[in-house]
Amino acid sequence: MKIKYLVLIFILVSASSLHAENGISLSPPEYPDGLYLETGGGSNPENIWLEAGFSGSASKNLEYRIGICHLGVDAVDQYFTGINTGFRIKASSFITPFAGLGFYAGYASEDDNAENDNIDNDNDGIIDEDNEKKENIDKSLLGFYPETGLLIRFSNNSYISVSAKYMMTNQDKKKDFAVYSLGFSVSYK
Ligand SMILES: [Ca+2]
Ligand SMILES: [Ca+2]
Repeated sequence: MKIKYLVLIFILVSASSLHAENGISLSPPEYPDGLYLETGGGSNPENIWLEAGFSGSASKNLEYRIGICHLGVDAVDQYFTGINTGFRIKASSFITPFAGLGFYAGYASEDDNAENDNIDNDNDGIIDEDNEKKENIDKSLLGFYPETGLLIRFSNNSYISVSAKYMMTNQDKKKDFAVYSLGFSVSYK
């Protein structure tokens, strides 16, 4: 996994040098406010991260983010939907390292059998039909994480991020995990 990211960074750095050689001019380094997609995962325990959200600038070197995030965690055998929010401190060069902190709050739901509760749970006009189900919020996950990575700005209105988070959760300590992500951000202007 780490090697893949190193190769990716190498390709992006090379591409960005080519841009410079070809005389494509970028305005002074500034990371635009915009929308982002971030996808990632990790092992030990295995996890999958898929997020879409908004990022803005609190100042030139401080970015805040908020998104809807789906997070699958193998250790608890659950797939959570929730809100991820955080901030990142960064420099303003075309390629810059960043460090940040974030917070995740999500929940997982399960369908329980509802054939015998005398309620039309799915509003289809029939009470307690065969296979009637009701949604049961089964578990919540709260997490806090430090994060570090690289931002690579390759045009005036878009950039890529590669990052690593270490998620500490309200579950058993053994269920804390690292998430390695690739993100893409584009200005909404
Ligand atoms: Ca029904
Ligand atoms: Ca029912």
